[in-house]
Amino acid sequence: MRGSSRLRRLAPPPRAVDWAILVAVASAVATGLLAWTGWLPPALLVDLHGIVGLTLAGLLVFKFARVAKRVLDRRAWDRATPISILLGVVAVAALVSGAFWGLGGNVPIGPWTTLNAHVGLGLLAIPILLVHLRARLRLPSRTDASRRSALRLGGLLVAGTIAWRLSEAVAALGGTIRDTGSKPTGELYDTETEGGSFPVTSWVADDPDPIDRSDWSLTVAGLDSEGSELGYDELLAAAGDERRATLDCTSGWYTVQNWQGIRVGDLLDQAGVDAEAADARWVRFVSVTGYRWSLPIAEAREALLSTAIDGSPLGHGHGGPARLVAPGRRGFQWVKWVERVELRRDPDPAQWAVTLVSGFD
Ligand SMILES: Nc1nc2c(c(=O)[nH]1)N[C@H]1C(S)=C(S)[C@@H](COP(=O)(O)O)O[C@H]1N2
Ligand SMILES: [Mo]
Repeated sequence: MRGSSRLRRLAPPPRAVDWAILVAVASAVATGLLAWTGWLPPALLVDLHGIVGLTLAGLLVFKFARVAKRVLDRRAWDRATPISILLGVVAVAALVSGAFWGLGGNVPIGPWTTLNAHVGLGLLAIPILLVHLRARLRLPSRTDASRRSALRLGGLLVAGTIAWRLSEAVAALGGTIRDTGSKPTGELYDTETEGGSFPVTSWVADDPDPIDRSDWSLTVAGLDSEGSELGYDELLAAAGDERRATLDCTSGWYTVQNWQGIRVGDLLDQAGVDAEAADARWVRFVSVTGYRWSLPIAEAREALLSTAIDGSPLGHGHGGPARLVAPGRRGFQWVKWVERVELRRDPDPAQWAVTLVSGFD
């Protein structure tokens, strides 16, 4: 076939392709996770993720062209071949779902957006890749590191970058995608919204019963003191602040709302716990469900403990009686149904795990 011989002429040496794939996958996973969780500012990471992903697609074309004969001929299989095929399928599905989302597409499956599917497939590929490598890993040799293979791999990277720029232009036609990869909500979901016209989302299984405001109270605790307790009416009386802030969920939607409530710095001062705060570096927000997140104290003081959106009391789904509004943070950090705000000396690494398992008894 003419096409395939032309492809072969452009191909970097096999092992250079394989090692470039490994580097590309590692970079895609790292940039993807860091951007998606909001660990680092996403702007540059999302670009890198897209470029690496599209370059990886090019590398896979060479790889599949090379191994096609061996895969199609059942007699050439060995024990590791099924895993290799599975890896190929999952990798392609991860790339296609990522590209589809990046171009503005979405086909929700139950509560999961195509972005969720993309992340899930990408993570699923990791253990399969490790099994594949156990059977197939070959160390690179001198001959793989030629000038020619460097030029060809570099060419692929340039093509990946151009493709990414083009895809961004196409995506921009469809509407605004934030640096986080999120789209305005509306087209994405058709769910119960409980006012505020955006979806109610809980991370995995957190789903408490509606909270009776006359039963509820908020504890504001110091480092070594229990601080004070506020009832709902006391909190409302103290709440005179507002933030216009973007709630940006890792499912891939965002919404800009006017949130009313109390500035957390004022809450701490009023409770009298901030006096001893020389040692306090963090503020932790704890939900009635145990779900929690901590912010550095300077950032926490500027955040809002919100009781209302656009003047209407927060509905149960959106975290009423009170939820954290943390501008610039990802949605999963905006703790809903807050019942405790406490000063801490140390960060709280276990919070990452808690957000995943909270609500499973
Ligand atoms: N207690 C608690 N708070 C939570 C969650 C949760 O599952 N439990 N989900 C988080 C996630 S992932 C998002 S995106 C926002 C969603 O807020 P909303 O339901 O008001 O849209 O709340 C966050 N706060
Ligand atoms: Mo979320």
